[in-house]
Amino acid sequence: MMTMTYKNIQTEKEEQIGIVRLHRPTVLNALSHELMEELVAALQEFDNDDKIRVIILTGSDKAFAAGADIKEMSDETTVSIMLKDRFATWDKVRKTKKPIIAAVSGYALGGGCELAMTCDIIIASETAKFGQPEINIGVIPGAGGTQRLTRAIGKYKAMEIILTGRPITASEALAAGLVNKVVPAELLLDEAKVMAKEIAKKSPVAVKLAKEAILKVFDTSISEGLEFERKNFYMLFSSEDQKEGMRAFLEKRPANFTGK
Ligand code: DAK
Repeated sequence: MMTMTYKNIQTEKEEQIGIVRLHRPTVLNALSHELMEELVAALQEFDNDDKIRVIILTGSDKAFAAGADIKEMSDETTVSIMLKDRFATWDKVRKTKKPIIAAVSGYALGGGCELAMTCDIIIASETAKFGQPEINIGVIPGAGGTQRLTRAIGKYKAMEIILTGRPITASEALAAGLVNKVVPAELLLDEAKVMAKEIAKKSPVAVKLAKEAILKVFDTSISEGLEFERKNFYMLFSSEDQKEGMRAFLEKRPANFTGK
C-alpha cells in the first residue's frame, strides 16, 4: 500500500496500530482546513488497510490542538463559511469505522477538544487541558462541542465550560467523565498503545459493529438503538470470528480472529 506524505500531520504504523500525529508546531497544531483534509485522508488510508485494527490520534506534548485555525477563519462571512462547507471534512472524521483513541497532551481547545471528542476513547496526560474557549472570540463551538460535550458530561458542566470558556484540567476531565484515564505525560503514547493492542486482539468485525452500535446512541431512541444493536448481534453469527471465538472459549485456548 502506498503511504502518503503529509505536510501537517505525521503517520506511522506499528503492527496493527495506525498512528496519526498532528504536526503544526508553530501554531500549537491549529486545525487548518489543509490539516483536516490530510487527517481525513490518513484516517481513510488506515480504515482501508486490513492490517490496521485501531488508530491512535495524538499531537505534541504542548498541544493536541489549540482549536481551528483562527487566522484562517477571521475574515469569513456567513455566506463564505457556508459555501465552503468545511464541516463536510470534519464529518468524515466521525465516519471512520475503526476505533480511534485520542492521546491528548497539552491543549485540546475548541476544535481540538471537539476533535478529541469525535474519537472513541480519550487518554489524557496529566498536562492536558480541555476547553471550549470560542465564547472568548465571539462565537460558539461549531464542530459538535455543544452536543458532544453535553452528552459526555451533562448540561451543567457543559454550560460552565462553554459559557465561561475556562479550560478544565485532566483530573477535572476524568472526574467529569470526559476522558477514560489520565497518565503521566511520558507514558501517554505507551498507554494508548496498550489499550489499542488489547482492542486489536479482538475480532475486527465485532469491534466494528460494536463501535457502530455505540455511536447509534447519539442519534436514535432507546428502542431503535436496541433494534440496531440486535441486528448487529445477529449479523456476527455469520462471521468466522464468532465461531472461532466461541469454539476457542470452549476449547480453553486463545482465539485467533481473522476478521472474516
Ligand atoms: N489558531 C491559529 N493560531 C493559533 C491558535 C489557533 N487556534 N492557537 C494558537 N495559535 C498560535 C498563536 O497565534 C501563536 O502564533 P505566533 O504569535 O507565534 O505566530 C502560536 O500559536 C503560539 O500561541 P501562543 O503564543 O498564544 O501560546 P501560549 O502558550 O501563550 O498560549 C493558548 C496558548 C492555547 C492558551 C493560546 O494560544 C490560545 O488561547 N489559543 C487560542 C485557543 C482558542 O481560542 N481556540 C478555539 C479556536 S475557535 C469549523 C470547525 C471547527 C471550528 C470552527 C469552524 N468549521 C468546519 C467551519 C472550531 C473553532 C475553534 O476552535
